[in-house]
Amino acid sequence: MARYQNIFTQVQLIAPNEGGIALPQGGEPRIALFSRSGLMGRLGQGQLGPIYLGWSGLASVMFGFLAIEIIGLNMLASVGWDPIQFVRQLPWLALEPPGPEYGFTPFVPLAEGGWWILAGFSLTTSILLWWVRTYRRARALGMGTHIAWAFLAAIWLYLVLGFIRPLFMGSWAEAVPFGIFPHLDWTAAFSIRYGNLFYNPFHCLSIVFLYGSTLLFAMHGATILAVGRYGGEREIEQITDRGTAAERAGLFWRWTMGFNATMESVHRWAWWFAVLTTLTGGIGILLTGTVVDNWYLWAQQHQFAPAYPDTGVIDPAGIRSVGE
Ligand code: 07D
Ligand code: 07D
Repeated sequence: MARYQNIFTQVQLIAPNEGGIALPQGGEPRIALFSRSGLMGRLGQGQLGPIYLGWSGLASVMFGFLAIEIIGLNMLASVGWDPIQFVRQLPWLALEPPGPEYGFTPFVPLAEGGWWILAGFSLTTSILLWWVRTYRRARALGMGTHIAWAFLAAIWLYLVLGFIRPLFMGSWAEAVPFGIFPHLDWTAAFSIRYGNLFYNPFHCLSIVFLYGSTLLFAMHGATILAVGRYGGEREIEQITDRGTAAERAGLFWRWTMGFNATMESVHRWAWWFAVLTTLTGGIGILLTGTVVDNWYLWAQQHQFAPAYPDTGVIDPAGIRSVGE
């Protein structure tokens, strides 16, 4: 009996390995490591490889490895080189940036934050080289560079958190530590130190786009799965014809909410929502401590937060006493 086949189908094609399009002359070679995984086939494509390494990929992996080594060995040293304690305490271990006494100078004793600078440098180099890889591979395949620009939006927030804002504040101590819970402690402390991040409008915008991204993702994923029986995932052939998955999908949303995105525009919506999450977020973090020292007081000044009761607490920025 013929069975309807889509992503959830258990039938998997076993075909000769597909190596991809030919490379132009002088192009760097792909590593022809092929294997096949039934489990991966259920999630996506069953064929693994070939993988393209190239100089930017190789250098990125090496710098990434260096960063992990520096972070890991410092954490291991912090538990007296005891591997059992390292594993037990890993979520709480940290490699902290230099203290405020060092300002933003690059020359800090290794044990007092120098290792953090070296690890940060290696991780940043690794991430930027990986960005180069996403850009160059897209170009080599004749694709647009949308993925690279979206990735850059995330890198923007990362750079603001760990480099650009500390530079403006003149202190490495403002940067995020490496560590699982320590970076959450930093996040909570940052919000409190700067008067509650909820009153930072760019934090609000970032949340809007983050929540919006999940909503859009759910709507789009669900819509395409719902028209899978009409071949909805083969979008490009579907755009113009009547009675197609595309028409039904569009109609569904017009019927339920009076408006529909198109098969093309929904991806633009998704791209912009994702990109704007970290773009607005980075702006919000960069403004904190540089332009605005206390978001709650700032909100009071702009008439969208009530005044604190008169506790006598002094505004750390020295602008005015709280409750005035
Ligand atoms: C699912 C794709 C896969 C990626 C994964 C992350 C590492 C880090 C390093 C031990 C969605 C791999 C993790 C390589 C290991 C060491 C030294 C992506 C998916 C699985 N955070 N954060 C996490 C990072 C910041 C915040 C988890 C990185 C800011 C909160 C993980 C960065 C602030 C919560 C992690 C970064 C912040 C987390 C899961 C960089 C404000 C959580 C991440 C480079 C934005 C959650 C215990 C995930 C958690 C969590 C990594 C930055 C807040 C360890 C690499 C400073 C509130 N963050 N984070 O799934 O469970 O992402 O923490 O900027 O609740 Mg974080
Ligand atoms: C971190 C971009 C960099 C990541 C890169 C990836 C690797 C790993 C892995 C090989 C995530 C590099 C990857 C190295 C390789 C493998 C496996 C993106 C990153 C380049 N907040 N908050 C946000 C909410 C509060 C605070 C954003 C909600 C409190 C701070 C987001 C709530 C306090 C910062 C958001 C809430 C606080 C943020 C992050 C609710 C804490 C930021 C967006 C319901 C007590 C960041 C403007 C993102 C920001 C941020 C959500 C509450 C603090 C929308 C829903 C009030 C300090 N918060 N937050 O995509 O941009 O991050 O703020 O309470 O810095 Mg928040």
